[in-house]
Amino acid sequence: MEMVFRWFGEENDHIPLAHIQQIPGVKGVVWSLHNKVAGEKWSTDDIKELQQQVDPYNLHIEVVESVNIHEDIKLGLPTRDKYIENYIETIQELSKVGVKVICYNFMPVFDWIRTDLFKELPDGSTALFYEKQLIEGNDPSELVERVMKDENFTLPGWEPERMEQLSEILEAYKKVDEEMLWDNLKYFLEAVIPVAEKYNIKLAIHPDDPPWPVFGLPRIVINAENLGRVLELVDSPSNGLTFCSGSLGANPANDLPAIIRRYADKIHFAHVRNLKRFDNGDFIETSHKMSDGSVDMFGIMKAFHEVGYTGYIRPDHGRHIWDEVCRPGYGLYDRALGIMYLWGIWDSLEQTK
Ligand code: DNO
Repeated sequence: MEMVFRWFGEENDHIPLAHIQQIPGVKGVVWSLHNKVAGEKWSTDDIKELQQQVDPYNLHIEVVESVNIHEDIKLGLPTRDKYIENYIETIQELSKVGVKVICYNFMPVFDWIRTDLFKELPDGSTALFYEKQLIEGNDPSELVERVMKDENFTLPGWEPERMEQLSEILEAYKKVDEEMLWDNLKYFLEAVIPVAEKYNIKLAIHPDDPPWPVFGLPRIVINAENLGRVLELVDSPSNGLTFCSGSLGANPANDLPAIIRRYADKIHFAHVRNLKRFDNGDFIETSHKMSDGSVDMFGIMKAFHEVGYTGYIRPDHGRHIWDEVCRPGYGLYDRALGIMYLWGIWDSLEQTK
């Protein structure tokens, strides 16, 4: 496996690349152009600028997370073709700087959702928390209000400027059920996968987080069966998966090691972390250490080891520890600890081969 670390670029990330370079075994940064809105084409100049930032540090930029998909593509609107064309051109641009994997998601409207970004854990650290009751069966207005008022509460897809159009977008989704979302994903993949294949880039869909419908919006990338269905939409080595233990693992019915074994050759990128599930459906993100949460961290790493996984892997969200001031979930310290935990399991497995 190849260890990588998510980094938001010099302007948006407090973590210096010089520090990332010192985390044992990290070979590259997982990046994106965060000033681009979904659907916009990425230009050569912007990409090169990022490349120049990273180049001096002996880290590669082979994994992009994410190139976001315009809502019109997910909604299947006639205007989607122009955004798909931009996506194709972005793939071509990314191939020029050696990008191998593009992680993306197909979640309507919102990316990952949490209800508290700084919930205190018993050890005094804070972490991302999901309160089921606040989301399910509710319309998003309560959360929207919070996003608008509390500048510490920022979720991807919930940018204040987007909130202004929210009711319009939600209205448009009333016509889109799960099957239509599948059709729209197929339409998108049929257009972009042949190009990705030509440029030897793997598209790796990220599971929905949490893996169930929220606010009445359909969510389809949620379990083993549906991951298989994504792969069947277009049969190509470039149509692949991001395995994410934190997303899929929020549903106890998902057997994570079994998913890895089943789709081994189509998993190109892995996000591995722990979380603790509560009986009422709430969950909180804990340290990576297995006994702190509910996820079978050892079983996951063992499955990756058994299938001879050579793809990219990153620790996922961490807690906020040691007074670090950082983007929610994306501090240096706990993610670096997470990496060492993953290496610890991996190296032990190597020894017992
Ligand atoms: C959460 C991340 C997701 C992921 C996107 C991929 O921290 O794993 O936001 O980047 O869903 O498109």
